[in-house]
Amino acid sequence: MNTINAKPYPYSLPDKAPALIIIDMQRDFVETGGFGSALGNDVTLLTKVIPVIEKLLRVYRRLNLPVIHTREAHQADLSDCPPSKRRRGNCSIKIGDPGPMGRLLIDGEPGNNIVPALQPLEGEYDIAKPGKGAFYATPLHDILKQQGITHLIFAGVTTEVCVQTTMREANDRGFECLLVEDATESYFPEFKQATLDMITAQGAIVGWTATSEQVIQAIEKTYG
Ligand code: C5J
Repeated sequence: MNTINAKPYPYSLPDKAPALIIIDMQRDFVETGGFGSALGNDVTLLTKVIPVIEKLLRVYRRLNLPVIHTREAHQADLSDCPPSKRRRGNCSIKIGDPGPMGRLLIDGEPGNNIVPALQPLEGEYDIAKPGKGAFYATPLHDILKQQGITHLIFAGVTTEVCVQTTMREANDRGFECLLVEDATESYFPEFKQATLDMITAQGAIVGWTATSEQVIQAIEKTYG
């Protein structure tokens, strides 16, 4: 059996390839004028993962392996946005308010689109999620079960919020999870590092981490 040379120990690859789950690479978090900058964050910190995720996507697409994109998105009437979530942040513009890229974090608005370099292609899932975790109130678990997928490779933003939440949800549902270290980023570099450490601690209590190079090499060798 092939493995990825991961932390804290090698990650075994199954016969059925792991899905690549790309979390929330939407303009809302990565571009100025979106939800991330409304919360006072320096969004430029996140852009460095775009070319790394592009590279992973290229390999996944060439080998015709499963790709799932997520977006943190609410319905236009905000019926799926708890008032507590909308109140949070204490900032002048909130979820659903108009911004330079349309209404913040609302499905279908320009700011809610995935960044141009990582746009989903036909045949790839594009899941709108109202929570931080991608399993909450979405068809993600059913999609994975239907396809017999047991292993998940994670990329996207932000490491300690939506990525970590989703990885923990997946771990509790029995999926074997690996986070690509250089394909995830946070507005707080120390939170990113702490998350990577938390995931791999105690013998992979949440899952594994590896670099994109280690992942690509093993995926190409195993499924190419
Ligand atoms: C946040 C996310 N940070 N995608 N969302 O609110 O991590």
